[in-house]
Amino acid sequence: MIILKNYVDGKLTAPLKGNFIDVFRPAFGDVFAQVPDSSSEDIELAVKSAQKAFPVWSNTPVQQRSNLMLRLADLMERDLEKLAEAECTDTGKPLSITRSVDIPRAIANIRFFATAILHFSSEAHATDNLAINYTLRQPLGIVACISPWNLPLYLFTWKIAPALAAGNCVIGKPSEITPYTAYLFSELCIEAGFPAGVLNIVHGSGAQIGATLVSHDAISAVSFTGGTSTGASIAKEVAPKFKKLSLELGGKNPTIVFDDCDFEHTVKEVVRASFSNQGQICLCGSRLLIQNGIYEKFKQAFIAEVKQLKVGNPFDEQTKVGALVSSQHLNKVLSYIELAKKEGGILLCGGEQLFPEGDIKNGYYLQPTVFEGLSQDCRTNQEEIFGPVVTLTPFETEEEALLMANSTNYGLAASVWTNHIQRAHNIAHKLQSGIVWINCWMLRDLRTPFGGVKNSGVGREGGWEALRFFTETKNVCVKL
Ligand code: TXE
Repeated sequence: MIILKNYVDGKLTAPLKGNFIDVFRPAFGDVFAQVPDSSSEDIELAVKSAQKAFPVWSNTPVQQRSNLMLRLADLMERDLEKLAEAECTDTGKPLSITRSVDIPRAIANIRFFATAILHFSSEAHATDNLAINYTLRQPLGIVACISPWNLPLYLFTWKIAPALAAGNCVIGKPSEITPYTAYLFSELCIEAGFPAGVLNIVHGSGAQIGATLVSHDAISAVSFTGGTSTGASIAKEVAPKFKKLSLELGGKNPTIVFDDCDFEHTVKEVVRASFSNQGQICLCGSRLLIQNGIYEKFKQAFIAEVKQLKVGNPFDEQTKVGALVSSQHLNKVLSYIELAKKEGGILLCGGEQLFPEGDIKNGYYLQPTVFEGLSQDCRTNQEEIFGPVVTLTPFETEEEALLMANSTNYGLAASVWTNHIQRAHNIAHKLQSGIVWINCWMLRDLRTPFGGVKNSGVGREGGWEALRFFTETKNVCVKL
């Protein structure tokens, strides 16, 4: 049994009250670790330590902060395989993915913001010949970064890297469901030589410690990625305290396939967009809208491809779809499959929980599942399932596709598949979505703004947007 610890005041520490939560291996369905179930006393210690560290860290030359982060990234690179295995153990997603996507991207996040901060600048405005105004962007103080279970180290570093680079001290709270790589990361922060208190990682349940953290008066800003209802409760909590807030929430993303798409490429990529990470990515496309002219042909090719996906042990190199993150989540997704049937959906493939042979027989496996015949306004097509379940719907015209695509309360990401350049731009302009991919999916450039509209969130992460979020803007006006 691995006993994880908090990272507070530069040290790995047990939670003050000595309580722990079991951590499961989704691929095997057993407990492999225990994570601190921290209390408000642990948060107090982290806050005190961050308050002590802030005056020094915020005044540390940018080049020095950058060097330290780059050293940390090098250590992560050294431990890539160990981190990839830990992420696979903790989440149940294929090792091939944690090795090629999750951990390399976490390293890239640290490097990206370690170097971005060297180029960060602000504006000056000459006011006729009366005055010169210049903008200062100063660190906020102590900020809270709360991340979810689906891309644990990837999303944790995506938040803390800009916060630290901009000169803030951070209290991070990873998901209690997948805390392992954040713990290994804290060991690397110590090895890299991070000053005590600059980054604190306090583990525990969202309802308890997450809520305590965001409402703490010493916290100036909250950056959160997770479920929409959790985002709403955090917004309610912090709004009267006027903290800065960035929320990256759920999605119910449309994938719009036109008759004139590059057929083979589109089928392959749409399968990836639907089932990567077992469909547990806020960017996955779960509503496939397909133009009438190719609907039947696309459906056949898509299902044939989905049936090829090997579901099973995530440590096996051939596996394309691993285990879902927890038995609770598996049951939630299964309940949506039942709902889809009740709503009149026709099951085209999948739909069943899998019980593989051998030591993974208790893992949380589910067949990739495809439905058709559902209206756009039914719950299956409106609510975020966050699992390997997609629906196919035909459409006739661009206007009809747009109407359907924009019909949910979410607006995070959309993908459009067409060779008609005008149509691609036209529809991109009209989609109610923070991100639109054309003939690709999840092709990421860390400089671009990332986030959603409607119930998918508030604010943007990435590039300068993130550095602006983690700094306070001050205008200084000097009379000439
Ligand atoms: O997320 P939560 P969960 C969606 C997805 C999923 C649902 C719930 O639909 O089924 O959300 O997932 C912490 N104050 N997404 O339960 O609860 C919590 O400890 C402060 C979409 O994992 O939102 C964890 O660290 N913090 C999403 C983090 O918030 C709180 C990715 C996320 O947990 C808190 C994951 C509180 N009151 C799930 N309650 C995406 N958009 O990528 C919980 N937390």
